Amino acid sequence: MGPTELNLQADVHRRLNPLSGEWVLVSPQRTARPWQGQLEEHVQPSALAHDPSCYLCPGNRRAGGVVNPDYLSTFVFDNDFPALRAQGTPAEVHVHSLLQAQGERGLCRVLCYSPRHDLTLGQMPLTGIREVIDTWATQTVSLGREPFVNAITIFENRGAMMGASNAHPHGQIWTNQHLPNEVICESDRQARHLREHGSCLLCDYSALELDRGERIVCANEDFVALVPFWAVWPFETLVLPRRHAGALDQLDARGRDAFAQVLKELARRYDALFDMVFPYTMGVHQQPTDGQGHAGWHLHAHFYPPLLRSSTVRKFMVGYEMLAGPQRDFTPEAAAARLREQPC
Ligand code: H2U
Ligand code: ZN
Repeated sequence: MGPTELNLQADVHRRLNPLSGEWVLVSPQRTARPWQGQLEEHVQPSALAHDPSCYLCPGNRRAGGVVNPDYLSTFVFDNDFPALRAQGTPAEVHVHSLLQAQGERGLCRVLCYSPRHDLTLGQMPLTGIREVIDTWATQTVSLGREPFVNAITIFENRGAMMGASNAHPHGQIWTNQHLPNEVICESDRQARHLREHGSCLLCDYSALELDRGERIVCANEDFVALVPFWAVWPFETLVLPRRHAGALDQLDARGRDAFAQVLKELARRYDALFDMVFPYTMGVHQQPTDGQGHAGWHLHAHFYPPLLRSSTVRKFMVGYEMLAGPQRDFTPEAAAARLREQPC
């Protein structure tokens, strides 16, 4: 019997993530299985514009004792409980080739998106989201100038399900001396694509997806949000500029406005999907600040939301995922269609 065409909506198959080099197993037939496992609690959003007990609200005292200023826009401060320190020990320890350790230096900052305790990214005005993007960009430039800062990771944990410690809209910025795992992997893969094809991996990918349309969630002239062909999390998305940019500071005013508009629309679609403040980890990936050029690097944001079929049933990355590789049930195309159906 000769080979038959693979039906990506019905047949079990695997898809390659060109950014990580990992394969994801897709099992479209599996969505019908019953669930008698853990149900997540539905956390109500805060109704308070200013919460006297919140350590991120303007004028309040933080856990470390410092009082926040009466900030009116975004507010950045050094994390009172940092995972990395500027004055690390640069020494390497090679006790044995199987027992290797390296000193690591870095900085950890917290970024409050708004003085308003009760807003989420989707509810913030576009001007407010633009201020967040501008702050990400200025932090990237100033932190990137430090000789011991070679990578900058901007991220947000939203919702208790994803480990957020507080409902106040906020994210974090961590820097590293040594490139972290995800950045090494994406650097290598993007550099390889540039070498082999003479073009940028994500420029090529976004053009391809815009042409096909089936995985697009929303787009404007400068930015696009899509469910990647290789998505692992049920409603995972990738947000990227349509024209090449390696880092946030390479976006002009128009590009930043376009980014804000797509972020807002995507956040509103997420919140509408299960009628809740949709939990996720999101992060901005940009070229390392180690002065190495990185021509193949294309700025992008990943959204990794854990929810699977309702506001209370999440996907667990356990079993096969921990021991073999990522797996998903319904297809990325079905996820994109669900997100496109939502009001925004
Ligand atoms: P998460 O909600 O993603 O955990 O981020 C909150 C961060 O804020 C967390 O890293 C820091 C925590 O260390 N933090 C302070 O720096 N000061 C405080 O008063 C409380 C929380
Ligand atoms: Zn607050």
